[in-house]
Amino acid sequence: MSSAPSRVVELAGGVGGARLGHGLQSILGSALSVVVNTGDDLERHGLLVCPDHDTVLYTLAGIEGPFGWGIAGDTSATMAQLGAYGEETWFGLGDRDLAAHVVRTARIRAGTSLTAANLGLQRALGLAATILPMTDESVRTEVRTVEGWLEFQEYFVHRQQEPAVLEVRFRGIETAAPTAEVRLALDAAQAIVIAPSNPIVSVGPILAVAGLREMIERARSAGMPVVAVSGIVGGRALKGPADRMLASLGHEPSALGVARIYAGLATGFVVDPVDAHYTPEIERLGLRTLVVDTIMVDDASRARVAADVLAFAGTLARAVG
Ligand code: FO1
Repeated sequence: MSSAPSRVVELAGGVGGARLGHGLQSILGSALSVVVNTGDDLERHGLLVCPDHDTVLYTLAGIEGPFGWGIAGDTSATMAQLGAYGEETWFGLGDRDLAAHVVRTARIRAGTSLTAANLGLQRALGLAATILPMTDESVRTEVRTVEGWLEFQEYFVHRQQEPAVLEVRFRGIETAAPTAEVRLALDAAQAIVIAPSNPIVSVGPILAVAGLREMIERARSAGMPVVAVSGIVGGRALKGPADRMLASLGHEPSALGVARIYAGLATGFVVDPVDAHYTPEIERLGLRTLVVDTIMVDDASRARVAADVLAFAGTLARAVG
């Protein structure tokens, strides 16, 4: 294989996955497919909202909001009026963001698949890369807390991730299958990148879709590099509750803890210099380790991390090939 893979599939959740995807797209263009988690999806005001897809969509379109989700500069007049009519407004949907949910819901109601409806939004926003929901069937992440089971966004947004997560389940996963588009993308891939997303509730649901993990393991045993990037840096999640969730579920909240989750699936693992001291233990898990700055604060650092990850994947493929 040449120095770096030319067709890549990224497994991604929210903000971390979107930022790395933006960097990967700047290098790979249409040769990048991003398989996104749909477990965070929810219905709000009669509309289907797909937070992880839309976070990647807006980020790859270069229009994401200041917190990583929604659209930059969006307004909230519709939410204000919905509140005036007595509707719940704790899940803030911008006016321009709402247009995506209206279009997607209408097209699905007209018989279009979730994948096709989302591809239409991507084409309209001029994306070079392709974003693929992990399945077209309904999968909804729920977390068990001392107050019982909560739907994901109820926990993540309404309860502000405050309750400790004691268990996680993916409602509907039993009957969910990977889409044909996901299978094709994985078949064509020369490398798989597991984004610095929450390994439990962002990457976890993707790997739980029947047959998906096996497809990756088969490609891996045929020599395809699978590079995971740690989303825990210095014991902290860069964004979201991953560090607390790992701890409350019994994992070590560290880059090593994440490496243990991906050992046996990934062939390479990327950690930030602050976690370089874990390298010997990570290598003992059978993961080749790359130590690079993984903080993505702007377009340049997103592209740099992506380039480092792709070059690393190239060395892993050569090592096997
Ligand atoms: N996160 C929040 O913390 N508060 C919100 O009001 C909120 C609204 C929202 C609307 C659309 C969207 O695509 C994402 C939104 N998010 C919000 C983020 C979302 O909860 C997370 O991005 C993911 O679900 C976690 O990966």
